[in-house]
This record gives sequence, C-alpha cells and structure tokens, in this order.
Amino acid sequence: MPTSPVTWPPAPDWRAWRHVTKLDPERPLTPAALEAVYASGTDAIVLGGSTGMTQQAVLDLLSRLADAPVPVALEVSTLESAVPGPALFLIPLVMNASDSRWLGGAQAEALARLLPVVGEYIPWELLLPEAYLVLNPDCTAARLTGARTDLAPEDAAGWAALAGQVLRLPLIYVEYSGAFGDMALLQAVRENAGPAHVVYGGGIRSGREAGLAARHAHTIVVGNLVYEAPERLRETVEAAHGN
Ligand code: 1GP
Repeated sequence: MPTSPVTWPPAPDWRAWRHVTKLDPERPLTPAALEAVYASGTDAIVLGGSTGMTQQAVLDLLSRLADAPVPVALEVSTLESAVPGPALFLIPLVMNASDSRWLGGAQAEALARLLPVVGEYIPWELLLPEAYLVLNPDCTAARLTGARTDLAPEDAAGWAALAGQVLRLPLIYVEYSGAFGDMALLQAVRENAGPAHVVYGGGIRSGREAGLAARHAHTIVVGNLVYEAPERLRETVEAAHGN
C-alpha cells in the first residue's frame, strides 16, 4: 500500500472521554454559549447533525472552534461535510435502520467518490465507526433512516452483541436525541457490548439525568442543552465525571 503524503496527528484518546458536547453546525451558537462549553469541563466537542451538514456550515463552526481547549471531532453524515481539520472522524452506521442504505451503502458510495480524488490523503487511522441504535421515533435521524425504534432491552442486547462481539465495532451509540431514554435498555446494551465502548445521547438536561446515563455508558453526549440552557452544561459534566 502506498504511504500517504500527509502525516496526521495521532488520534485523541477517545475512550477516556466521559462527557462529550455535540454542536450542530446548522444551529446558531452564541459566543456566550460557546464560552459555556469551553468552561464546562467537557472532554471533547463533536460536530454533528442529521440535516444541514453543508461544507460551509461545518467549516464555519470548525474555524470558530480553532482555539477549543479540548479535541474537536466530526461526525461525517454527508460527503460534503468530510473536510480536513478535526482530530477524529466519526462514521455513523445505523444498525436498526430499515433502509439498509444507512448501514453501509451511503458510506461506501461516498468512499467510492472520494478514493480516486483524495484517496491517498484519507487519514484511515482517524476514522472511527459508530454502531448507532436510533431509538427516539420523533428524531430526524429516525425519520431519515426509517429506524425501528420500538426495541425492548432484550432486542437491544442482541444488537449490542452483534455490533460489539460479532462485528467487533469499537463503539455503540445509544441515541435518543431530544428525549431521555430507557435506562434499562442502555444497561442491556452495556452488558452485552463486549469490548465495545458504549455512548449514550439524548435528553440530558440536568446533572441527575447525566448521572443516570453515565452509570451505564462509558461516554454521555449532551447536545440541545447547549442551545437551551448552556449554563447548566457544567452540572452534566460534573455528574459524568463523578461516576
Ligand atoms: C444528539 O445524542 C445527541 O445526537 C444528544 O442529544 O440533543 O437530546 O442532548 P440531545
């Protein structure tokens, strides 16, 4: 295999992240809210969204985050949002999508277009696949992927074992974006994920919820709160770090 002409910095130690703040490039972020993110003690910032991941929006937000005190990762959900700069590139695969395109087809199609153009510059060691379980039927990702969201903890256990033990994907993301989820289901995922790292996101708006989710997840993700009540972000970080 030819060596890449570019040397990328080593990947950040994402397994050590207990609390991640997710910023949506499509949503206006006030300077005060960004300051609250920086002051919160969060372990990393991830850029991601189900819509509006245009190249311009992603580049604009990345440039505002140039002086971030923590690593900045990018969840690549569209081909055009795949831009250089982030410390880590998260590649979502929606395990429970009814449209199998989100389980590999869209990603393979994007790579097929990138390979002949920038193939030698792709930082493969900075790409991290995420086995998503999208579980809030009202969230955009669920509508987009036709996710089968009515999973019992026993069903989720099967998905966790498939992703973590059989496919040996490094990370499973229990996603309830917009609503606080079923902690029994999260527990079942954690117990059956084998060596996979378990991430929880969705509806965390207080230290109490952060603590409940952090009891089972290795990492919790907070998104909406940044836009709704940024001053409360810090209590979610403290709860995650206290567990
Ligand atoms: C969204 O999991 C994240 O992808 C966080 O969810 O916006 O509900 O905090 P919230």
